[in-house]
Amino acid sequence: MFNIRSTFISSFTIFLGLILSQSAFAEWNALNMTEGVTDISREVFGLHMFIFWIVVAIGVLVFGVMFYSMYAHTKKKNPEPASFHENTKLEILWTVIPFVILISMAVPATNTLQKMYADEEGDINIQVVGYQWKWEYKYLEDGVNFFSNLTTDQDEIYNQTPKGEHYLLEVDEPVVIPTGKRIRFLITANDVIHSWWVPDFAIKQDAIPGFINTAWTIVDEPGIYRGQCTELCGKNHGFMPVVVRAVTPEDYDLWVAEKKQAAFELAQLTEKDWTMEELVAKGEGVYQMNCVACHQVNGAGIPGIFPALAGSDIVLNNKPRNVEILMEGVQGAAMQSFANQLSEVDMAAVITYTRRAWGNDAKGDGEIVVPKEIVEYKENKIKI
Ligand code: HEC
Ligand SMILES: [Cu+2]
Repeated sequence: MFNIRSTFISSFTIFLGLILSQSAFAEWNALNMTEGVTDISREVFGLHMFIFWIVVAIGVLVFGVMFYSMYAHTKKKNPEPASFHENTKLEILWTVIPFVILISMAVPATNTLQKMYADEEGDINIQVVGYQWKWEYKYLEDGVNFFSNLTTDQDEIYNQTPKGEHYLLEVDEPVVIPTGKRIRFLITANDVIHSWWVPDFAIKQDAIPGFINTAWTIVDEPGIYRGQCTELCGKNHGFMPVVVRAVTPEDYDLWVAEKKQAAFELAQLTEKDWTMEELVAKGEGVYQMNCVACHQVNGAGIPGIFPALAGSDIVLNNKPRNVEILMEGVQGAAMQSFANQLSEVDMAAVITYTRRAWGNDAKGDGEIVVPKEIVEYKENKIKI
């Protein structure tokens, strides 16, 4: 039979055992907020601990008085209870003391908040745009621009292989920032509300379509810092991590130069004569990174939500519409425009891949799309 007393005693013993065991102490720390790596994040952590200890003291005091009274003034020991009302001194005291405690917490908290929200021009200004379900970064001064996609293998996600060390916290292109410089993030979104969160920097800022929220940081130590989208934004909300790589200013300049060179080389690649095999091989990777979340690895989609690409009439027989859908997206549907997300080469490759994979090559016209056609599509659109 259920017995409150023995249940209470056994759970209390388990609890005691937990806090007293050595390993629990190490895990205790993992329960706490992280201290982070910036001045602001350390300040936030300090505040958190300061307020935590105030709360502990209040808890001990209040519960102490309560348990003491329950013990010392039982009906048996004290059959005639004391009766006191309207003790003015006591009432003033229990108004003033909480007031003083609140003020002593509010003043330092406001100070820190003011620093966090001090919105100044940064040495480097980066626009951060949330998409379902990835982040785009635009370096306003350096002209570098890219999307950052999850790279965790689908097999890890579906428990086919063991999970890696940075499971769901790894991307193809981290945001790179120089150490020791003030970085200002201008955060917004393209579709729904997301939130850009990097605990190590104590930054957690909503990304709202049509608004720009700002946040800033100065990171002292080179390193890789990881975060996540922290506003429920749809099916793959848990699959759009944030990865920041802080490097020395010299390495940052090198990185910017490399990015510019790579963009130049990519433009050159559109001129090359691509074979179908090359495009299919490249397209498979692009598909894994950008399309599987909705259309699935086997191209079967999710009935009623995301259409199948295997056997799709557009993919089989309607090349112009197939290109258009990828370039323009579908208004009001989750199918977004990939025109700015994929290079001309990747765009041609992924379309070619979907037209050849899953038996589509046998069922449809099997035509391929080469990068030049995407360039032409863009040029014609500009002329109109
Ligand atoms: C966020 C989910 C999502 C992602 C990611 C996505 N799609 Fe789609 N896609 C859709 C939806 C939803 C539709 C149906 C749109 C409509 O017609 O209402 C669609 C339609 C299509 C169609 C037309 C199919 C048909 O038979 O109507 C093609 C082709 C297509 N997507 C290709 C791709 C490719 C290639 C990628 C990757 C580069 C991709 N999609 C990424 C959601 C997505
Ligand atoms: Cu999101």
